[in-house]
Amino acid sequence: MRHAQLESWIQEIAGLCQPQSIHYCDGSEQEYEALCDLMVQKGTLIPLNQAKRPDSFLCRSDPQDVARVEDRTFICSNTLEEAGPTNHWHDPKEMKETLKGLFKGSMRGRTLYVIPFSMGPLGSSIAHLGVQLTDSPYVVCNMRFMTRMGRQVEELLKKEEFVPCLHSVGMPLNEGVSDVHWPCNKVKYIVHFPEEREIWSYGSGYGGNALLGKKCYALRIASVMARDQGWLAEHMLILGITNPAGEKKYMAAAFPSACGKTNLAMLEPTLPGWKIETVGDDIAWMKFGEDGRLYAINPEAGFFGVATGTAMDSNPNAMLTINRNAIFTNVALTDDGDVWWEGMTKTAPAHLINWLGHDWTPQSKEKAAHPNSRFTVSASQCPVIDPAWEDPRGVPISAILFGGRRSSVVPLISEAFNWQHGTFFGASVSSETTAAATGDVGRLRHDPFAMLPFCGYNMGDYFDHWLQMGKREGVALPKIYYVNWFRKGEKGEYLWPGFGENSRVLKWIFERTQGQADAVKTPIGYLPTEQAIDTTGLSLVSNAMEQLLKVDSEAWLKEVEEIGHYFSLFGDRLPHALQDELQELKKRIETNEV
Ligand code: SAT
Ligand code: MN
Repeated sequence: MRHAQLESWIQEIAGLCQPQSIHYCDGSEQEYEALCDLMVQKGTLIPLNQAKRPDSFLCRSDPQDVARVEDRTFICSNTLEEAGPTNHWHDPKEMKETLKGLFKGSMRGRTLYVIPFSMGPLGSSIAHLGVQLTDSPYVVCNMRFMTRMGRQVEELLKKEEFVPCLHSVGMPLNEGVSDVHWPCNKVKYIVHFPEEREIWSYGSGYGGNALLGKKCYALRIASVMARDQGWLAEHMLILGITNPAGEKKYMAAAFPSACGKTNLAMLEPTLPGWKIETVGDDIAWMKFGEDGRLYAINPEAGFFGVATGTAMDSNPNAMLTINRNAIFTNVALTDDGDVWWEGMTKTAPAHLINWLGHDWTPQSKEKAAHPNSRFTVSASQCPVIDPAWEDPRGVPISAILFGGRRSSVVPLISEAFNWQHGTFFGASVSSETTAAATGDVGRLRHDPFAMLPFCGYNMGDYFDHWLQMGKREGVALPKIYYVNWFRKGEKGEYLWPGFGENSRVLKWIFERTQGQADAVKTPIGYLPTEQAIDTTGLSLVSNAMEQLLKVDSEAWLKEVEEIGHYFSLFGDRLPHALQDELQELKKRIETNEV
């Protein structure tokens, strides 16, 4: 949509949703404060102890609205084939009618907020604009952390197209209805129209369901834009890594939700002399620069990170980022007005009010915090934010990592032979499910490129787009890796300590991209020799490295069969090159030749 249509679109939506008033957000601090005050009055926000956690709030959602709802997320392309076998599709015309019915009068008694925003640094040639209309002040305040929003994007809006994003919590304040602290609706629809590049979201106020710049735009719609325009919109963190000699490189890494992207992006290396800095923790938009290298920006301006498990020893930089000026959703409240969640400290406080608002003690059966409890905070507060994180040109990527939670089979680290083989790595990712989406936890599912819930078109075509990107002339492609921090030993214990110790693996990658560091060619890719990973000062269980780097032929043949089975889902949309990669992998394992 273009600027000329903006006002008539707003009026059309106001006519449909019938809000009591319209508020054009300027993005100022005063506006943020006024909205927070309003939400405190309504009981949506609880101010935290100003001395302990300045300018911060706790929010408790409706217990029915706590995570992304993948089964209520739709890609309404013109045909089912275009959405592909991994998405929920519905006919776009029919869906629009359904949505119009739901949105009719849905904002009665509420304010319609207009949020112009930029995904990415203002004016960056990799960035793109959006305008979200919402009836949730909680969304406005979160969008202020997560995007560049308000007056600062007004001039840009006059020049560039924007993606219209409509959101309603779906609880009109009709006669006799009184408001609740977290309005939402049992009926939820998170709908994308890739052809028109529009987003309509109804019924949820939580995270990626409601902050439409994030998964809906920056991944689902942007993946379609990226396909059409020849770039990449990916579910990846971006980090800068500097070696003791002062040389710096950037890496991007894709992991499914709640698999440690924020932890890796802010990692404190245990290896002396190494430094890691954060560009982004969730999403990367990447375009080739004139020098042929792939440049990445973080389209977001803040972190919507998982609180549960975050602690001074697991992620001190996240803890320091959220020590002020943050919104916490579905964590527990301490008796002195601060926040707590499982894993934050070794011993739990003797008494809390849990995320449901109930009294809680360590003996309680309920959780103190919801497993998908979150913090929202500006990235600029991160003590290790990269100096180039807002560089409109982006940062040049030297390595791309894929990974997931795999207790067996997949080694700690392997390197792809080339881009096509790396694309196969991405396509073959599977991971145990987490609390970031509603549904069961710990079930192994395929999650290609960690994009399963986020690809806005046929995943088979998406694989092909990756292959085509690698065939461009004159490009200097990043090397591709597959990592697995979660491999377990025979007794079910984690073999690798993870967190800051992951710097040891990043060091190997860093050195490989410089043509250094030893590797052995195996049927599945290049693996480090046991000595090539620096384990100085690390206490591992005996033969841990051997197990972590083991390529078990039998298990891998089963894996190949499994991947083949999964690939068949895509029918003739599966690129031949990936079928070839699978066949060659099988042959290499069977003959043990590389
Ligand atoms: O989609 S959310 O932003 O709610 C979080 C996630 O799943 O990564
Ligand atoms: Mn994510």
